[in-house]
Amino acid sequence: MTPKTPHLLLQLHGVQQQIAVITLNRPAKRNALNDALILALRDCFQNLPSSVRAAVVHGNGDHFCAGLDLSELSERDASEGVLHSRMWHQALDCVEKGSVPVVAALHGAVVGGGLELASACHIRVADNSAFYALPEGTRGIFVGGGGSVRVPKLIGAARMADMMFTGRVYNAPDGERIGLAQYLVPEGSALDKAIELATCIADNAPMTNYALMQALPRIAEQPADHGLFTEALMAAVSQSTPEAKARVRAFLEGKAKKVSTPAPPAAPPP
Ligand code: 1HE
Repeated sequence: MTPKTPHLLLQLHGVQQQIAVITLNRPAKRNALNDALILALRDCFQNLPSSVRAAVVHGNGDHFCAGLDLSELSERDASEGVLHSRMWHQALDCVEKGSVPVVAALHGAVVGGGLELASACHIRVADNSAFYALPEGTRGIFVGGGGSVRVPKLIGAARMADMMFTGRVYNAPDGERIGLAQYLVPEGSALDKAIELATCIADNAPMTNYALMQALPRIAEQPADHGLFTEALMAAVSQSTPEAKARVRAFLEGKAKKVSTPAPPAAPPP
C-alpha cells in the first residue's frame, strides 16, 4: 500500500518485511501535520501489509514534527473544530490500537500535535537533539489530538498543565527523565535504535504483543479487582498457545537466551 501523499512514506525492512518504517516527509514545513497527512497516517496504519509485525515512525529533516499545520486552522467554526479533532483522534487511535506495536524515533522538535502523535506510539526513542513542548497554550488553543488523555499518562497532568500554562520546553535528557521517552540515544541514532527495538518486538510471540497492546492499556483503566481478573484471562490465553509452550520448553532445555545484565554505558571521551 503506497500512501496517497508524498508527505508520508512507507518502507518495509527485515528479511520477512516485518518492520514498517513510516516517514513524515514534509521537512520544509518541519513535518507539520495537515489534514492530508493525518488521513494518510490513518490509512497507512489501517492497511499495513500482513507481513508487518512492528512499525517505526520518524520524521525527515531536522525535526520529528512541528504539530498541527497552523495554516489550516484559521477558518474553522466550532462544529468543524470538533470534527477536525475527532479526525485526529481516529487517526491516532489507528496508531495506538492498530495491528502492531509502534516505536517513535524522535529528534528535534516534538511539539504540539507531534507530541500527541509520539504519545500514541508504544515506545519512544529520543536522540539528544529532541525537545518537547505544547505551544497550544501560548497559541490560544488547546490540544486536540488526544494529548489531554495520553500525555498525562506519561508525565502526569501537573507537568502537562505546566507545559501549556508556561510554554515550558523540555530538552532530551529531561524528557527522558520525566517519562516522555523511554530511551535516550546519541544525536542521529534514534532511527537505528528504533528499528533495532522494532526488530526485537517483531520477534515476540504474536499473542504477547497482542496482550501488551490490547490488554495492558485496558487493565490500567480497570479497577484493580477487574484488572487482576482480566490479567488472569490474558495469562491463560497467552500461555496456552503452542508458541509459548515451545519458547518455555526451549529455555528449560537450555536452548533459549538467559536474562543478563545490560552492557555498561560507554565511558565518556577523555
Ligand atoms: C509550520 C509549522 C506549523 C513550522 N504549521 N507551518 N506547532 C507550533 O506552534 C510549532 C511551530 N513551529 C515552530 O515553533 C518552529 O517551526 C520549529 C521549532 C518546529 C522549527 O523551527 P525552524 O527554525 O527549524 O523552522 P521555521 O523557520 O520556524 O519553519 C520552517 C517553515 O515551516 C516555515 O514556513 P516557510 O514557508 O516560512 O518556510 C514555517 O512557517 C513552517 N512551519 N511549523 C505550519 N506547525 C490536533 S491539535 C494540535 C495542536 C498543535 O499542534 S498546536 C502547535 C503547533
